[in-house]
Amino acid sequence: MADAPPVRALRLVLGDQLSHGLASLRDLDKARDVVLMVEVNDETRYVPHHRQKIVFVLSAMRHFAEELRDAGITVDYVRLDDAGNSGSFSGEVARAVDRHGPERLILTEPGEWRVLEQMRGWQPGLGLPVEIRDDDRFFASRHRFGLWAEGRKSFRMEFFYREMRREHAILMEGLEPAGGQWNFDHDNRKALPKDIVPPKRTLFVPDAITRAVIELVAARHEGHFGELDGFGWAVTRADALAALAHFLRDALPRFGDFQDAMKTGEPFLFHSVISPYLNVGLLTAREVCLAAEAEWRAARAPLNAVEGFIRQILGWREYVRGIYWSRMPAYAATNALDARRPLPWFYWSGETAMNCLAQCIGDIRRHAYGHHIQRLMVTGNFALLAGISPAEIEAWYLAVYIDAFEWVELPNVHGMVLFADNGLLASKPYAASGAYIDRMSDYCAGCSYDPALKTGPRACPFNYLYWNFLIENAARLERNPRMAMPYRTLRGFSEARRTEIVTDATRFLGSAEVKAGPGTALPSGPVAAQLALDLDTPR
Ligand code: FAD
Ligand code: DLZ
Ligand code: SF4
Repeated sequence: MADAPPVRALRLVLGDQLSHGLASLRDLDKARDVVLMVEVNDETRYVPHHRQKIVFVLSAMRHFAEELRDAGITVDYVRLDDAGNSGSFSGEVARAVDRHGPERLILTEPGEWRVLEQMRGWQPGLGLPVEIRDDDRFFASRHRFGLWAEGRKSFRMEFFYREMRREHAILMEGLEPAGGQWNFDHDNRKALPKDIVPPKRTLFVPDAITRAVIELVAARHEGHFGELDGFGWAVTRADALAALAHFLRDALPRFGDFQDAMKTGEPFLFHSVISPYLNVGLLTAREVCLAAEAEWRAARAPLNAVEGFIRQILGWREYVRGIYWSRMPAYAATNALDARRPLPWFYWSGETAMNCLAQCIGDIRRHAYGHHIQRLMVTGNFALLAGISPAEIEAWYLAVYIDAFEWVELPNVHGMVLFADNGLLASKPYAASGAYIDRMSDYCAGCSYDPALKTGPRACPFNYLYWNFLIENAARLERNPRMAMPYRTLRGFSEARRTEIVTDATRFLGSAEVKAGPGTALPSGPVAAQLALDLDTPR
């Protein structure tokens, strides 16, 4: 038998690069190239990921490898428990280079800064040419965002979004936006009436591959956050397309109206629940936006819903990626509000008398999911008002959601939630009192605190924490024109009222409920060890 020809190119595909059209899979020579995919401890453990997130990524990787093999492509796939697995991307690439002796290594730029840093060391380390290709699965390349951002003092998403609409001819009528407006948010943001029942989410029954990964993760990641029971995520492109079709048919028409609503036991409401599929590459942003636009053109969904949905993807998703890549690594290090409080243990355990937080955290434990307003106005709002350290709360956001990858998590948390970037991303902090949560949810009815009370032990903590936040940050925020109104109200408060606010906030923030110390907080076991490890590591 003739010897196999020497390997021409080794092509690495990462766990969030599961797209058949990926840049590093183009021009692949089936006869001579090898695709490398590796499950590594570094990636499954850099934060204590929700266990459904690990199952999702590894199972989707294994299914993708099968699809490549079915297409006649040679795949070298390293499993987490394979003997000799070094546990890191660098170690596994080096071992694969030894196995195959390729002429060159072809990569697609990764989603995260820390991985790009590793890749940059491979060419000198391995002594072979390494080609890093642009990830063109986004509407705007890093270069394109840079052109837009150049020379700007303020990076408002809305202006970037309009350029993207024009450039990609999405929801346009000639040179004008469809319906004569760029943004229909004034028609959105309604609370959910009692008689409107959200559609049931499509669940995908785990196949043999997924079941094997569930067993692996249950055995190896026992101490990680989150439940494994009821895993029902799509792990193939075919199933992700089915989830998208379900959203377009059953939820999109009401997406806009109830985008900001929250309801006990209903985390998904009219949301698409496709972010994990977009983020690992099972769906592309372009096909999702075009499919939503087609629903409006066919008069199956109203414009306020379709525009609102497309804005999240063509606008926010592209924009936060641009901010991330144009500002890292310095972006992660700022702490404009000097927030230093350790993360309260209830973020992991859900054990808090604040029902809104307990419900949102319970949803995350069960589903690895929370929608935008739960993330921003409940878990995020509390972190902002309580002055939680950016690194600690960011590690939490990166761990608990199935869709969490740093390029999208970090700007949302660091910029939008915490204002830690001093307003680069958001023009003002999204701080709110209990009244907002009461208006947009049914959580307060089941809470032992009262959103109508402003002070005292039964008052909703968000109420006095909100004013306490304004008092503590007056020197930093008072001159922000968008904060003029609340500061005007604060100036009208008597000295006694201000003292009461500060006293209530100090008592609450010092209470056992909020502390992250021994006795109330840190558990023993792998999560604690992991947290200590990760949070002490400079990011
Ligand atoms: P839908 O509400 O149906 O929205 C449609 C799509 O728009 C989403 O799938 C997502 O791809 C995109 N999108 C919506 N809002 C944003 C946004 N602010 N930034 C980027 N894309 C957006 N999204 C992630 O994908 N990963 C994260 O780690 C993440 N962390 C977040 C942290 C905080 C504090 C906040 C406020 C938001 C975060 N988001 C993140 C954005 C958003 O909350 C999720 O994308 C959304 O909740 C996912 O659910 P969905 O697919 O049902 O979204
Ligand atoms: C999130 C994740 C996990 C949990 N495990 C792996 C893995 O074992 N192998 C892999 O290639 N990718 C994994 N990922 C996704 C990576 O963390 C992601 O590709 C990088 O963060 C770059 O964005
Ligand atoms: Fe949350 Fe306050 Fe409402 Fe309780 S009363 S659910 S703490 S907003």
